[in-house]
Amino acid sequence: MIKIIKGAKVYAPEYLGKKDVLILGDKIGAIGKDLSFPKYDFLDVEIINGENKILTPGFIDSHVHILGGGGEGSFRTRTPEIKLTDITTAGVTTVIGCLGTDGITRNMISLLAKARSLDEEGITTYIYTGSYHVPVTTITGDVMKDIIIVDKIIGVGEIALSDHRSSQPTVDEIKRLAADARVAGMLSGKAGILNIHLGDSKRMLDIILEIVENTEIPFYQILPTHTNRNPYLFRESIRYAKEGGYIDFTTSSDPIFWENGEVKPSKALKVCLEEGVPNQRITFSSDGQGSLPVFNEKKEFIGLRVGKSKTLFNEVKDAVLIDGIPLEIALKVITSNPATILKLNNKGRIEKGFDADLVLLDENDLAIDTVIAKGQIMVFNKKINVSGTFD
Ligand code: FWO
Ligand code: ZN
Repeated sequence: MIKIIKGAKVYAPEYLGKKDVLILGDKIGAIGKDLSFPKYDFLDVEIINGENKILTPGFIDSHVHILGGGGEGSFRTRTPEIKLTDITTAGVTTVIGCLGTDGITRNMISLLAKARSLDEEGITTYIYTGSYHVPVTTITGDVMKDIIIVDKIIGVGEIALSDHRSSQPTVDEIKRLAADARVAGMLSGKAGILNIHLGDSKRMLDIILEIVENTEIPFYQILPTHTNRNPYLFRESIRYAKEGGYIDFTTSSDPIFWENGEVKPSKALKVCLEEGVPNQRITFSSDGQGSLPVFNEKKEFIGLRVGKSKTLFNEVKDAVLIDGIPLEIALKVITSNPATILKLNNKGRIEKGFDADLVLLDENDLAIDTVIAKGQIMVFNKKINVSGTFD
């Protein structure tokens, strides 16, 4: 119930110095020097040693196929659903779940149930309504009702554009989706984000640019993902971000993609910052449990791998240790930036009153040591503390 993390170097994500952090239930109660709590025989106060450790907000993974995904090579290529410890051992304490290519044999009710199961096991979950396909697969039959009525639904996604697997939606269909998500978000105090999956075709961000240039819908309504998947889309996304758009880089990958020019997220972040993209416009997401299918030039399926949640922080770590990005900047792409963009209240920062989602890292190699979600220890000294139901 009550924990005090003593003497860690605290990154909120901005650096606060060596501080103690008091956890009261599922909230951060205080941040300060030499915090203590009076001893009562009816109350156990757990002291966690933060010496030689870095304390960061719990990581937010804004694009995870928690129900599994894939299937692009027929039934045997469906990818497995996620386990709690795939998430917690990656330092992730908040996930946004989504459907992908297959919005038929996987559906929104199952996605909501999976999100609720992970919630019961201790982490915070949200979901996007829909899949690649337009018209959108929903729970209530209506996109706006889904966002307004279902608490965990914060927007629509992942809607596929510029991809041979998309439903080839018209610009007007996407305009309407962005408009509906926006107003439903307003009416329910949510972001109402339209999460767009971008494929490899040369049409890239064309439809999104058409929307932000020719309608009243603002840039911040849309979060395009996989924008690092090839060099030409990456270039275009830098221009888009400098004009005001958000861009999300996918951290799960495969050496074949790097050969085909996919931009490693840690490098993508460095290039963006060097070219003047405001750092608050950039997020990373893992595409965990999503398929990473490879198609040949005739768009025939060759094979696929499965995305992993652990790639999320691995890319942030590389950005710091290899690409020289300051930790307080690199951390933003998986903490305060997604929290702001997705309007996740009380998430993404170490601040009094915020949710007690925290990660302790070794200060030398940034290895994940301890993970706390809603005040509950999920991983302690690198060992799984609270295993999920099916671990
Ligand atoms: C990306 C999810 C892709 C699923 O293009 O979109 O397929 O439904 O599970 N994954 N299709 C992966 C690239 C960004 C590497 C998905 C997948
Ligand atoms: Zn996708």
